[in-house]
Amino acid sequence: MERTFIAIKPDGVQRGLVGEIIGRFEAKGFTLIGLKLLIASHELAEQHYDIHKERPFFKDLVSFITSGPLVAMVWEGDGVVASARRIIGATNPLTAEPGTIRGDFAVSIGRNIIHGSDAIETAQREIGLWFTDAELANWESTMKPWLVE
Ligand code: DAT
Ligand code: MG
Repeated sequence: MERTFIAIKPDGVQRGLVGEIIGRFEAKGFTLIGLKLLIASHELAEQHYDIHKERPFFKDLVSFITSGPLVAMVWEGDGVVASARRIIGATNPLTAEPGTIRGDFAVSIGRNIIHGSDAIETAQREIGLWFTDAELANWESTMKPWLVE
């Protein structure tokens, strides 16, 4: 089953949006497989954003993402990777559609409150970076027959 890595960044935690954000993925019908709150190490943040290491904003990005607790999650469901990206909205919150998380709750690209994997292979890599197998629960919701035909 398809899985994606989602992180509520330190700004989302500080702003008290954890419940609201988790609620959106729950209400949609995806399944929560892993969840933890942690302050990411510099090393983990650099690995996570490795593809951006040559970008001018990389240093600020790593220092922001390690600046306080974040909520790391794994969500499961058919098509969850692409769907989560649509739920999250565009990288720049000012152009993110209303109704998306970034569109509803943020105004600045450097404070866009949430991360979501951009492809299935990226998701697998990121899940492996942030979670051990023992931290992930393999389970099926009893609501499944009411969510999937
Ligand atoms: P996304 O988080 O939508 O996948 P991304 O992978 O292009 O976007 O960039 C990762 C994060 O880096 C993004 O959430 C915020 C930050 N970022 C991206 N482009 C930026 C820019 N031009 N200036 C400052 N921060 C930027
Ligand atoms: Mg990205």
